[in-house]
Amino acid sequence: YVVKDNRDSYHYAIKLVAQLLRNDGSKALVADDSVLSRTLMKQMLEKQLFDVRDAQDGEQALQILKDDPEIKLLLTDYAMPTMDGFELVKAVRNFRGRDDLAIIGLSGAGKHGLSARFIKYGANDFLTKPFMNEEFHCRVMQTMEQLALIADIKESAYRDHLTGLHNRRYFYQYAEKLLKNVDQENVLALLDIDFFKNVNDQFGHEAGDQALKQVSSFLKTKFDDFTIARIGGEEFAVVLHNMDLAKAESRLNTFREQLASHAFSINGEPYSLTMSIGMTQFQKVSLTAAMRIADKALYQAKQQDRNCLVK
Ligand code: GH3
Ligand code: MG
Ligand code: MG
Ligand code: MG
Repeated sequence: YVVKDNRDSYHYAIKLVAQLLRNDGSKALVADDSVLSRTLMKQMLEKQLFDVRDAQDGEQALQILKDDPEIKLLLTDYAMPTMDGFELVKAVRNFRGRDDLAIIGLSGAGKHGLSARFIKYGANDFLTKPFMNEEFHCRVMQTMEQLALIADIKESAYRDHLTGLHNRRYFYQYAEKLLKNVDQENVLALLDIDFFKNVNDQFGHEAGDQALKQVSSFLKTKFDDFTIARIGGEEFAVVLHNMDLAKAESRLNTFREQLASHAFSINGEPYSLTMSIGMTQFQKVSLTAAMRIADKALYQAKQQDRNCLVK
C-alpha cells in the first residue's frame, strides 16, 4: 500500500518490511474527536502491525498514556473538546520524552502555524487532514525509524564494546539515579582482576581480551539480577540494590570463591583468575564519596594478598 505503482519504491519496500517487523505489536494511540478519522487512522496503523488504542479527546488520551508507559506512538488531532492537541502534547512531554514516545500532530488544512506549534510543543511530526494514505504511512514509518535509531545509538553509547557489559557512562548515570531513592539499601562493589597484566605479558593482548570477555560472562551469569558495569580496563562495578551489607558480603564472597575455582581457558589452556573486591554501603551518600570508599577498600584488598573482600 505504500509501494503501489511506483517503481522507485523498491528500496522503500524493503525498508518498510524492516520497519513493520520492528513495529509488530508496538502500542499506538489515536486521539481524535471524529469517529471517522479515528477509525481510519486506527485501521491504517493496524496495517502497520501496531496494537492500537483510541481516545476521543485529549483528557482521555492523557489518562491512557499515564496508565500505559509502553505506548510508543501517539497520533493526535488539534481541535478536540476538553483538551486540545496542543495541551495534550505539552502535558505528555512532562513525562515522556521525544525519543521515547513519538507524537504526530494532525489538523485540518488552511490553518497556518499549527504544524510549527505542534512541533514547538514537542511533536515529532505533523500531518494535514485530509492526507494521502501514502503520506500517512511514510511519516509514521519515518518517525518510528528515527525513534529506533536513537534507541540503538543510546544502547551502544551505554555498552562496552568488548564485553557487552554496561560501561562507565551508564554506570554513573544509573548510580546517580539509584542514590536518589533514599529508602532503599544498596551496596556498591568494585571488583578488580588480580595480576591481570601477567595474562597479557604471558599470552598477548588478544588473549587478554578473550580472558576479559570470559570474566565478564562469568560475572553476568552470577549477578544477572543486578547491574554490572565495566568501569575500567579490568575493573568492574556491581550495584547490589535492595540488599543489606551482610547479605551482599556473603554473596560477593561466594562469587569470589566460585571465580577462583573456575577454569578459564586462555589460548586453549586452563587458567585460573582471581579478583579483589572493595565494597561499601551505597545509600544517602554522594556517588563520589561511595566510589572513594569502595576504591579504598579495594586498595586494601590488594595489599592483603589479593583474592579477598574488604568493606
Ligand atoms: P593488580 O592485582 O594489582 O590489579 O595487578 P594487575 O596486573 O591486574 O593491575 P595493573 O593495573 O598493573 O594492570 C592492569 C592490566 O590490565 C594492564 C592492562 O594492560 C590490562 N588491561 C586493561 N584493559 C585491557 C583490555 O581491554 N584488554 C587487555 N588485553 N588488557 C587490558
Ligand atoms: Mg477534531
Ligand atoms: Mg588488576
Ligand atoms: Mg585495575
